[in-house]
Amino acid sequence: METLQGLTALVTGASSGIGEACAVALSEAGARLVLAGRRGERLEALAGKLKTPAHPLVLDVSSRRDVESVLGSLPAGFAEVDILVNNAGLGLGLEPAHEASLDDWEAMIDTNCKGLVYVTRTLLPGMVRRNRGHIVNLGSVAATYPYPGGNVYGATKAFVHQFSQNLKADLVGTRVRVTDVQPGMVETEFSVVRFKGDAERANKVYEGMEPLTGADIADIVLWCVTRPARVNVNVVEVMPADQGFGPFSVKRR
Ligand code: NDP
Ligand code: 8X3
Repeated sequence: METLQGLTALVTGASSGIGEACAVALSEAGARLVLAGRRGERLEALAGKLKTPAHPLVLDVSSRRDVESVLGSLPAGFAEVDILVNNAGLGLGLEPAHEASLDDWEAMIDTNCKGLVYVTRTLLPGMVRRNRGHIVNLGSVAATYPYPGGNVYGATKAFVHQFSQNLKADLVGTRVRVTDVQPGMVETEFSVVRFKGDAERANKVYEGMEPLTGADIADIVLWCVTRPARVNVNVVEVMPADQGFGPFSVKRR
């Protein structure tokens, strides 16, 4: 295992769930942290708990202008990002495509695709210049396996997968690595956000089964970024033992 002492990690969506758990794990392994997200108070509270230096950064990744200006002027000691965890993202709604909200679709594309691209494009040149870096993108099993109501959410995660693979293609020969981590069900605020604050409906998603935790995913992210520099883990797909695959659906008449 490589040490993260002396390295700087930036986690988007560090105010909750998988991102928060990643920040904790990377800090415990010795990295300094930039904690990005929209809810500043949560980021401040997390920064106060971490044992390594941490810089809370209020940032909406879907704003290209904000991403470019804020990430382009990180304070000394945090400006050279070695590990980027592109985790900020969301699913909105579970309606079938012909009933889904176009606003929800746009918000998912703006955050999961465009936000991830803005952050990556802003930080990647520095990684290539220093010939050192690792980008970990949070994809999903939804990238590969469709489910009713997954429509644009699944499509955004398929984008994350293809973008990760194509980044890898461009970065061959550099010491900048790219990994797409694709979880199944993880109990975080994900479903509360998907169902727009309906906690009861969100809880039902995980009822009677044992979902993954943010810490389970953070453990995987930490494993990926602590492999020797010659090792690029391309994709990790992970599900709860209690989750599986549906059969093809067939409408019989
Ligand atoms: P949470 O809702 O708990 O966390 C999402 C995080 O993303 C929050 O910290 C939120 O912070 C941040 N975020 C959302 N929109 C923006 C934005 N525009 N700008 C900056 N930050 C933003 O969900 P998870 O931890 O579960 O989700 C993290 C990632 O993991 C997502 O990409 C999700 O798609 C993916 N994933 C989740 C799975 C699950 O089952 N939970 C499974 C597979 C993948 P804030 O609101 O403060 O901005
Ligand atoms: C989130 C998990 O199964 O709802 O990516 O798509 S799932």
